[in-house]
Amino acid sequence: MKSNINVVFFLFIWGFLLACTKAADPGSTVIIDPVVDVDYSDTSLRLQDVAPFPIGASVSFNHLSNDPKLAAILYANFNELVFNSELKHGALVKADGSFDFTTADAFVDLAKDMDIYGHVLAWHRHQGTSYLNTLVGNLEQQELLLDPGFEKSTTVGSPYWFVLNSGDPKGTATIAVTTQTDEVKSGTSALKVVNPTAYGTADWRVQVASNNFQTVPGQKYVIRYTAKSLSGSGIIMVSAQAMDGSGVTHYPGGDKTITGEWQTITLSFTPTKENYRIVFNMGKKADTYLVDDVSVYSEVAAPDYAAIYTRLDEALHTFIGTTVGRYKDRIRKWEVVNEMFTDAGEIRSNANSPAPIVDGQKEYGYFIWSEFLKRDYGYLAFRYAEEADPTAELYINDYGLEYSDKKIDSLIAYVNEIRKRGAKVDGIGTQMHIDIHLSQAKIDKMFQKLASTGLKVRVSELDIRITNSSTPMPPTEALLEKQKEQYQRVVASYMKFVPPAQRAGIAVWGVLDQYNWQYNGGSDYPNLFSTEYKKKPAYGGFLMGLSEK
Ligand SMILES: [Ca+2]
Repeated sequence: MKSNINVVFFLFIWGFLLACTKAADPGSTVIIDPVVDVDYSDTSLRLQDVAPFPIGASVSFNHLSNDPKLAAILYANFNELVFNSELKHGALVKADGSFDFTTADAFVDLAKDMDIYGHVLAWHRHQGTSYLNTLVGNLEQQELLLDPGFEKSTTVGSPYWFVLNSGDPKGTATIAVTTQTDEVKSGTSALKVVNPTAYGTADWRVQVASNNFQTVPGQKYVIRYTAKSLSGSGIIMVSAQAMDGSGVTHYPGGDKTITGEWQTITLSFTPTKENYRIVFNMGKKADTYLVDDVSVYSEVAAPDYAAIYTRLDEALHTFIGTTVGRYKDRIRKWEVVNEMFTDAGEIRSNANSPAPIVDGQKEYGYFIWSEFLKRDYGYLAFRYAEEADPTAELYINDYGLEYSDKKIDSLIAYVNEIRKRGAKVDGIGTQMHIDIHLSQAKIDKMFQKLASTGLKVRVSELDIRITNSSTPMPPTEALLEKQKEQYQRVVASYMKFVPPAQRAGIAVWGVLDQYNWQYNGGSDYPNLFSTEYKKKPAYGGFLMGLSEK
């Protein structure tokens, strides 16, 4: 516990003893509950002075170093600092696997005399995927064409496909995207080339090229396309051209006769250069061609999952060992594993937790360790954390434990399982990103279940939204009052159901509304302090919750 608490405690005992001097038997032992005489409705009280457990808050390094008013509120009211992202794998591990602790070290200095809760060692977001993906390698074939099925544009053009030559004179041949159902193999469109002239060996007079793509010299690449011709005996020749100016061209398969029915043609080539495009020559005969489902990919050998496991196990060991070891004297509590389970209570995998798609790409930094380490994932993480610092307190953490019985039950069962295997788990964290509508019953039930483990229980990321819809609501007095009541309910429930020895503390996720991840320019106001740097009614609710016996 922090010195400020001791000061309050000391002053209180001092006052009590003075008051009792005349009446009490000087030889008797007086047992005093330090929180008995605090007026919890006095919102000038500082949370860290009156709570019988650590009061944490998460902030980002940038906000703390650039906003002195935020810093003043943080240092005054909280005695535990939770870094927002600066200790995450993705923040510390560079593409080559080396570490960069510059920001984390500076953040540790900014923590001054606050305790630091180490958030987070093993997670599936904000991971150093540039490095981790090199340990996994390609698990599946990667499509190298931007628009393999002619579905993304109504014309043949950049950046997908390029008309290099359209007959002689130019425009004699019509090269277009067709959406006529009987001219399409899959999807809603295909390439249609109408060439009225036979150019013989100058078949390049009618020519369409793909986008450029990167290749690995020496590796085998497959080219596949589906085509048919109106005559039933057309000819297409596909080549692969190096785009580095060397003039290197591969002619896999040479001329192919294209029948009147859809047929799939598969070719392959082994590049000697690093950048290519494929080119369709369709000028040999006068004909009409339809082409769809084109694909270029490098052949991938079946993944060696045992080797991947070994490499990732080493990477996890190195990351946890290095990070925990570095801050051994400063960080005494670690969130070792976060969000290992789905809401259905399953251990995460790529199948049950596919990466969210952001701007057409997999979310950056999304990496599910348990896809490869399976059930050993959490066990290994805890073993490595204990090995690096045997006396640090180690936590497992998750969200939605108030909503999903399957999740909380799986989590508790897993903690029991890995403790039996010899892992040291000191406590369970529950995030509690909740809203004002969450029922008292759900809150109570969660704390009862967590407390029944006998382990420490931590509220790790508390914030309370004033709306449970995506429609922004202004923070009216009525909503702020409901938010205050909900903060009070959560803290009171924690006091009521978690025995004192198991109370690891409550941390709020963010201090000021405007820096909260759910604020989004005014969509919600989940924190204890307003955008005006003032204590909200919620702050009073938190204090009142502490009066629960
Ligand atoms: Ca298509």
